[in-house]
Amino acid sequence: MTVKIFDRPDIQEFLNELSGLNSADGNPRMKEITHRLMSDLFRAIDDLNITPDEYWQGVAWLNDLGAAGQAGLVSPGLGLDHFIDERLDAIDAELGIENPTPRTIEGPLYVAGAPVEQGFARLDDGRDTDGHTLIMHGTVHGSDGKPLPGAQVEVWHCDTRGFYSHFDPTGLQSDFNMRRTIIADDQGRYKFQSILPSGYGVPPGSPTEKLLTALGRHGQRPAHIHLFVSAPDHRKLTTQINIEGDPLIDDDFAYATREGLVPHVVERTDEESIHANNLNGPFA
Ligand code: MBD
Ligand code: FE
Repeated sequence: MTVKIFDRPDIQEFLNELSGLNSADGNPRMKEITHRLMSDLFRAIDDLNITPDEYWQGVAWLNDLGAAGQAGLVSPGLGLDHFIDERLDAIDAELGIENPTPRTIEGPLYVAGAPVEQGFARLDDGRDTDGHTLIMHGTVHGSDGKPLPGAQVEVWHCDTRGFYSHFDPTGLQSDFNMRRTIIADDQGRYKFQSILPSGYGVPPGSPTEKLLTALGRHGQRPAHIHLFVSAPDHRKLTTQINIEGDPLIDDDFAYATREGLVPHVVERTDEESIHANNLNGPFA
């Protein structure tokens, strides 16, 4: 048997009441959003005939999610972070703003306060010896196409086990390992040495993984490096690059892969690398 009570006037008045629309106090925007979200939820309970057991299972899952600190992890998994980016892109398109380097999601694993270096930084503490050495360099340009001396490039990525410092369940990484803020030189150039990261997987057995499994999905990301690029009087760019060749590049549980964010990786021998990279000196 299905009953639908959503359209009843007393239920509509109940929604107004619980959303604070009958109160002179509070925040109007919060009331508006709460009214909409609660209305959509009430309607879904009606339409899908959601049982009390299903509802309380959802409440218990939300408690587990919060206890695990995973609201910010399930969010990209459910595509919300990507959807918000698509909206920002659409707003930019409307305003005629072009983004030569596409934005993509921040993810939940940034930590503020990384060590600041001038021009060049080594990101890894040298203890993850399974990693292939990675060198990345480039120039930060403003929207006028001119280099931006002194621009700030914040970079963070995980190790070869897929663990980020500050979120490492093994506790084996130093603080701010594989996290740095690099200040671009007088020609807008930055450069770093690190190791090639592995892909990331959501913690096994966690609330986020349980949901993804119930949806018939996985919780894996391809290998990637996060970047914030900022400068005075400029909008901050939040983006990532993927490591070319990763089999999950088009199967990212967080939907962060975008055309233009998969740079070509050049593989070099140690000998070739010594000639190509003078790490502390000129930008070869
Ligand atoms: C990550 O490393 C990440 O970048 C995102 C978006 C989600 C989970 C883990
Ligand atoms: Fe990440």
